[in-house]
Amino acid sequence: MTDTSANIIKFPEDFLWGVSASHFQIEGYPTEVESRLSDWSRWTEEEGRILDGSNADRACEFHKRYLDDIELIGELNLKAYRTSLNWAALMPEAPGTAVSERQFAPLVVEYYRDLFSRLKEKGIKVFVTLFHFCLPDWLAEEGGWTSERIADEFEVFAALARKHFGDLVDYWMTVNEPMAYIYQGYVAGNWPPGASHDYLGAFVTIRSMLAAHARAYHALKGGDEAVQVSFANHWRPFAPERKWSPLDLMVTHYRERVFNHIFPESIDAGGLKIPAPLSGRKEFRELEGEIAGLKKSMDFLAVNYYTRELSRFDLSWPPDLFGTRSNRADYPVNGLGWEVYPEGFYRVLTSDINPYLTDIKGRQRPVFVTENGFATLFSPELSGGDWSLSDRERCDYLISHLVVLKKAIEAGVNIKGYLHWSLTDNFEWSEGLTPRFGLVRVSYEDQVRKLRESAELYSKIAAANALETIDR
Ligand code: IFM
Repeated sequence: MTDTSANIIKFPEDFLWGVSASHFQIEGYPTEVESRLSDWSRWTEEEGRILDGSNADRACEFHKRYLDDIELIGELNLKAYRTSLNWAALMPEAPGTAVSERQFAPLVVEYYRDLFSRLKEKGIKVFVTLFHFCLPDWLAEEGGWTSERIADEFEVFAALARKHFGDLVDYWMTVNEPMAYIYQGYVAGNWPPGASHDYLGAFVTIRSMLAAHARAYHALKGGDEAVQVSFANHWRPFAPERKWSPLDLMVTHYRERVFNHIFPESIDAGGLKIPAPLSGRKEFRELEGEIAGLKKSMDFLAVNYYTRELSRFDLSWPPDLFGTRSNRADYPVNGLGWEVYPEGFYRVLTSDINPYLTDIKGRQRPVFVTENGFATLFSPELSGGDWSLSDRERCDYLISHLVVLKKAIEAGVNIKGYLHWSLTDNFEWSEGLTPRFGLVRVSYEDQVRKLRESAELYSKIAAANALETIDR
């Protein structure tokens, strides 16, 4: 007979349990959709851009169903909610007026104020991201992140966000996963602006996002030290596909340095340094140097983690310093082929983020896991894939990642909360509606929400502030 005994893993008092999302992936905001106000709503109209041919025109209809979804968050015993602001709907017109006269659209302000107030009434902490991959279309038309006025525009956006929502937001994030966005938009070409292997465009964007982050950081704080502002970094430990290959090791090193570290490193240093050998080229070198207001503009660490990535060098001319993602997997994978690798989460929490643990005053920065989750597949029109509410794999993913998170806390990391991606299924960018990241299943046709097994599990963990594991 096998001996089974239960282990109870307790989390620190006041540990924050929550869920994370972004506006475009769930909202289906009417004016945005009807008038194609954002680059992403336009992108989804173009033939072949979205793998399963779906779009986010309705998504989860969060815009009209948020009261019910807030009820769900409460029923699941969660105390933190993260989403992003719909910049395109808030500022639908190309600016014709002076900066001091710029406004947000009143109806959209009303919607977000109601959403945040109702969350707060339930004692739920509000985490808000300014830029989660979507630009107002008028700004995208002007060159988006490579346009000369992007930092000015982002600062205005941040200042208005503070003015209208500052009393309701607990934690601000300027940008979400800048390197994931830059990689998809300038290297892989899967997202707007759809450039491919445009490394100069990628580095111009890195610099302008850093400058915009710095301006938004100060605009959001408005001189108030207590206002908490950061950005969310996607951490993806890289490993060479062939351990013996110097070329695979080289591309792994570049991916690691640029994808994982360039943003936090530049923020703490106060400026951008281009890695060799790109720094040997004048047009890249010109992007180097100090950025006003950037130094240490990060009050807490927002960590997004899903998987590790094997990298390989592929023969091409000119040689591609960053290589490609390998098709091999050494561990079980999720529906998108991402390895389930909790060891990587532990590595990120206890080692990769080490250089960034202290703020400008030498205090320990709080760490929040602002995304972590598992995708299954089921097509939007309800055929093919896993429609079951029994999502054992997501439960196992959740448990294994929480086990290492607790170990990281025991190792001394100042982790204050965990926000699972995501409450409901949602629109997964160029992959469409098929990947299902939700604790709660959404049937897109009738918008019915149903709790998956993982939602029940997560709710118990949050209520007990503890996780029960079984040793066999
Ligand atoms: O859905 C995305 C999210 O928008 C950003 N982080 C990763 C998630 C899963 O791919």
